[in-house]
Amino acid sequence: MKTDIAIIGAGPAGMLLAHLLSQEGISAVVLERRDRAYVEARVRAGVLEQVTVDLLRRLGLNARMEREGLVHGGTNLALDGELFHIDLAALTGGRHVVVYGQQEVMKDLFDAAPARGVEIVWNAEDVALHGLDGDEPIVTWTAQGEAKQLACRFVAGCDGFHGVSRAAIPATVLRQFERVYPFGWLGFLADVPPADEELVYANHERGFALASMRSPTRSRYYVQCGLEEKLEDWPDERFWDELCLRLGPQLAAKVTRGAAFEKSIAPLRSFVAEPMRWGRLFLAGDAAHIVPPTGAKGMNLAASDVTFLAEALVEFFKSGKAGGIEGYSARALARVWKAERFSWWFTSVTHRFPEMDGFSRRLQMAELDYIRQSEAAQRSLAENYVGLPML
Ligand code: FAS
Ligand code: PHB
Repeated sequence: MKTDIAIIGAGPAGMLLAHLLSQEGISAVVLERRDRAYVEARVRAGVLEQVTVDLLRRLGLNARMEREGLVHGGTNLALDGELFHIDLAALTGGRHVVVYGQQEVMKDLFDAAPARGVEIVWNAEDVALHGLDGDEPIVTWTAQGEAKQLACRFVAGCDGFHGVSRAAIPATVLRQFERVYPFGWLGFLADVPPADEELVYANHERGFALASMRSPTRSRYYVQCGLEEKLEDWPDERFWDELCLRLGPQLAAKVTRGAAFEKSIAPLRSFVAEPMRWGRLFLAGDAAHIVPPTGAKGMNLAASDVTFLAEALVEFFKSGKAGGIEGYSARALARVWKAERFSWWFTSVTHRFPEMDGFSRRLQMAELDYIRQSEAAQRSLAENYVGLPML
């Protein structure tokens, strides 16, 4: 087999890139370790920045999102149960976010693939990258025990944090930066109406909670939990009781309880790998960076990475110029680090850290009080939350 671009991973980064290249007539093959059902079943992200909404519109994959996505011009913070609203649209000249789950984005990307000639190899095991420092890399894998190989011009490593692409960059070249948080998020999905029309990020003495949603009839909630905690420690009733305590009485009165049909615990980390390009390999999405989900940046960064990468590849294949390719890593990292900063900051002001003493707690409360009272502080939060411009 031979193609222009071998894309490793059929998550948001890999599939958005595959559609962008297909739109420009650049051949690509997506190699995915699992099957479609696995990728679609992962609940994950919930909020699309304008960049991602614009990308889906550019790809003509926005019809269902326009129908079913929830447009949010604001969000809410709560400090020990006292809510205050951040008017995202007023503070950013009319920009907003769209609540539309990652699962739905993946369905739209997969459904449109066959008609657009986007080729996906499912259940590609033991993917390995060869000759990345040469002119014609080779990707190998096995399919039901049979050895396969793909010659290509470039490889896009879109295989997430636990993939193989990042490890293909020599240790003498790769630089990695990390913060691991001393807590995780317990996520809960239930077919009950959301407590509020918009999201609520709650800082409470007992810990962080987030009230989100997937539709007017499906709620997505999170509570901060210890890293040692297990799902069996959290029967539904305990989750609802804890969530209501952390949201405070005003919002708790609007919470509708029901059985969870999905529950998961995710650890939180901030992580960046540099450079995002080595030889013929480009990294995009979680393969290169991880953010704590507090800022709702993970999937959106994958979208901005592949927007930059597709621009660079189209320039190369259409004009032979390599400026975009040479500049990809620096351009992507400039945006990644701003999102890392915001996600780290937003996590630090909303979560309860085990080692937090009275001084740190009062600093947190003062920062949230400052945001409540200052338009400048709210504008800074708002422009980061809706997504910074693509530079
Ligand atoms: P992904 O990890 O989504 O996709 C990588 C793909 O590569 C997968 O399909 C995987 O099977 C495949 N792969 C891996 N290794 C391979 C190999 N060796 N060969 C072939 N294929 C391979 N972001 C938010 O914005 N909001 C959230 O609330 C949020 N919640 C999250 C909860 C959890 C538990 C996790 C883990 C992440 C969450 N994220 C959230 C972040 C998430 O949405 C990611 O940012 C997003 O999926 C990134 O997309 P990709 O870079 O495509 O990586
Ligand atoms: C979600 O709905 O899953 C979600 C929303 C906003 C976040 C994180 C997760 O910051």
